[in-house]
Amino acid sequence: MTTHLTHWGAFEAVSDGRRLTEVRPWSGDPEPMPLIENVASAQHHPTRIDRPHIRRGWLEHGPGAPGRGDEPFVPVSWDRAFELLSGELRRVYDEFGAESVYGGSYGWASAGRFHHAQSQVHRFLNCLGGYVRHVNSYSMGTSTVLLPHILGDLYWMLGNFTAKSVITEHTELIVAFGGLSPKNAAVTPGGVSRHHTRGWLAEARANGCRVVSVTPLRDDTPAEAGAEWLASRPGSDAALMLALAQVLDAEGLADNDFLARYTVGYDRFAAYLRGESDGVVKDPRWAEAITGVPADRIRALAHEMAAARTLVTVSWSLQRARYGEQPVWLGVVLAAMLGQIGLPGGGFGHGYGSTGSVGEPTRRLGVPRLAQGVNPVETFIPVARISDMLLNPGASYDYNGQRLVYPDIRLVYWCGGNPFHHHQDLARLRRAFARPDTIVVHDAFWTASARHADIVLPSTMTIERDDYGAGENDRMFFPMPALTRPHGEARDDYAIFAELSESLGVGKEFTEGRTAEEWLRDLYEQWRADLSARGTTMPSFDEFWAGEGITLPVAEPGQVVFADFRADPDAHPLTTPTGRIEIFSETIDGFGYADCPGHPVWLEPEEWLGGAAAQRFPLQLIANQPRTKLHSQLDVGAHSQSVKVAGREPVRLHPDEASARGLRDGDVVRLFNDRGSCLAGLVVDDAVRPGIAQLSTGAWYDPDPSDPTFCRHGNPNVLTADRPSSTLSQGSTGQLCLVQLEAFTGELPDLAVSAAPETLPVCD
Ligand code: PGD
Repeated sequence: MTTHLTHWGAFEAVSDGRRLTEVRPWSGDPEPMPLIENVASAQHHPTRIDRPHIRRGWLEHGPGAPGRGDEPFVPVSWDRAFELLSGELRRVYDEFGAESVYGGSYGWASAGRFHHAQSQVHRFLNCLGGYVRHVNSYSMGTSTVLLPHILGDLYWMLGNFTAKSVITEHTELIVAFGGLSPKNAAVTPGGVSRHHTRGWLAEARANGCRVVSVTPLRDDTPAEAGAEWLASRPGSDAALMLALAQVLDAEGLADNDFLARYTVGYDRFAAYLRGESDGVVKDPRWAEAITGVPADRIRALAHEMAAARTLVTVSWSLQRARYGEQPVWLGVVLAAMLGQIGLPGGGFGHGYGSTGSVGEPTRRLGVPRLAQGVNPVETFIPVARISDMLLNPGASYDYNGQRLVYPDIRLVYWCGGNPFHHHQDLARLRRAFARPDTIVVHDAFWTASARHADIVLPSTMTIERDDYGAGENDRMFFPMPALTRPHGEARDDYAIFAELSESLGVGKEFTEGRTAEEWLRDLYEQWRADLSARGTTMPSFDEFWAGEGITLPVAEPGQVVFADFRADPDAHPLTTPTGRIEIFSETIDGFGYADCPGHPVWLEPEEWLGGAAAQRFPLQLIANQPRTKLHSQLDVGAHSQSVKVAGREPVRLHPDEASARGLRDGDVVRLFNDRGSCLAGLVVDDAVRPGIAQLSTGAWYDPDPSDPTFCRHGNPNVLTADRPSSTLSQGSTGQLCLVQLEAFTGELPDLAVSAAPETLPVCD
């Protein structure tokens, strides 16, 4: 048995050299995830890319030829692919410069730190002179921009949020906006060794901790928590939080000493709560009309929060929505009004149910990584502005207090991501992808992004190459020796870039004369030597490679976030402009954005159940993270396929909504709005609130050949809107939009996406 790591857990496997013959969870994992079943079953699936391919029109007519996404591919040899791609890279860099290459290449790629696809592509493009990059993420792009203004750096917090063990011991009440989802906490970039969300919540409950889960989906918090379910309207959390704050303010429950010592701007926010600034008191009755949560329950909850050691935690999904800054900011404000920030088990959390690393003991050490080099190009985009950039070269836009201009992109290089999974309004993205001269994709699979490229290069999966890996803030560092040989002619991204850089005259810069195996050893030994100089001993590379993983030391097993600040805010100020928690931010106010003013507010989104658009599209689509795969990865794998209905992605609907439409479990249905439509397979379930259609992301986009707005498989991003969270953060809003749903009565179309695309005879 050899141990191997994925973003969703470690497993042990036996291989016959070509495929995995046995896979079982890593013995150290108390709550292993069935997602590991996807790996072996996907490895030799017909949708694996077996050799380099070039889109026919591009091959015949050159860069810029129309037909992207509609044409067959021509298989070519690696030599021919390298010749064509290096010629095109040379042309674009020479004629248009590095500012015309988008190498942002967002995406999670796979576990394993040396072969991390983004590190590889960025290093390669930096050797060529740089590229236009992206900033922030689809996961938490809104909070990443907001939080430094009002509380501090999110990435620092993620490694330092109060430990789950401290919550178990001290917390009496967790109010979880967006729930505490074990399926999301099962995943961490780079891997999770020990899953324990259910066990943690069961233990906290046994210790007297109560959970209130504010979410339209009951199973956003596991049964083990014994949570009270407040089934609020999606997108209305800010209103609920304002009403909780209003009760604290009006009924003398706010901790005024804490507010005076540790925060700025409470008065201006309180004037809004009290209706002094706009004539509307944000009381529970006001919030009931918006959220659907009874006013009495809101008032009582505010009292319960003030009487207990309370953790206010907000999931990342809430900020992946229009005006997503507001619930995050209000979570901070509520925790400040309760006066518990910096106390064990109290205060503010963000992402306890969103990723596995939050609340784990803070790890003291990083792991070896390949340097990406220096990118001399300053131009960037907030990651979710990809379509805007490609469609509007030269246009200006605002972001976080800056006025920026979209570059004119000629070549897009994607390695380790699937934009036709992760971006919103896929028909618009298709139009945007039609603009550049050339699109290059490396992937192991014929994802929709590969099918919308011109030059497609097959990469290996992690089980087909030597690597090592550790998840962010995870204590286990695993060797990951290759388990099988590569599928077809697939190559490691490193090997592809090594050869390309050689033919472009920058081979020495990219490889520094090393093979992948030499890099693994040298990076490890350098890391080990650095640690040794600081007094930490690690095994030699050979010992590490022959072993089953090493446990990395943690700095502080029972950390309490912001405890230093609480102890002495002058000696340990926050990194905000004032050093205090900013309930009113002069900086944000100074930007003058109507969609994100100087203190948190309720803003009515364009698409929510209380708005005019709900007359035509009366269901709120929740396009959340899937439970049977990570994003779109290995959608063809056995576990992902096991829940499909007639081959379509499952959509969940409350029994009342199903019967109102004459629908039954197992029916194929059509979801639609003005942007697009998709098929899905109906699952009737009272764990979803009425008024909701819950269709997770991840089904590979399978556009109808005559209508790219129609996905035959069930990708919700044909329905979601390409609108930013706000001008401040320009984050993704993929979580929510309005739709209608009806029975699908036509002949069920075949899925093209479960087979390789049409290919023509080999051309060399
Ligand atoms: P993945 O499916 O993980 O999605 O978007 P992301 O693009 O990260 O894509 C990773 C791709 O990398 C896969 O196609 C995989 O095959 C490929 N890959 C894996 N290993 C390698 C490798 O070694 N080399 C190469 N070349 N390729 C590799 C995720 C994004 O989606 C995220 S993070 C979030 S949080 C968003 N969430 C939502 C949402 O909540 N709602 C909607 N509607 N949309 C979302 N999109 C976002």
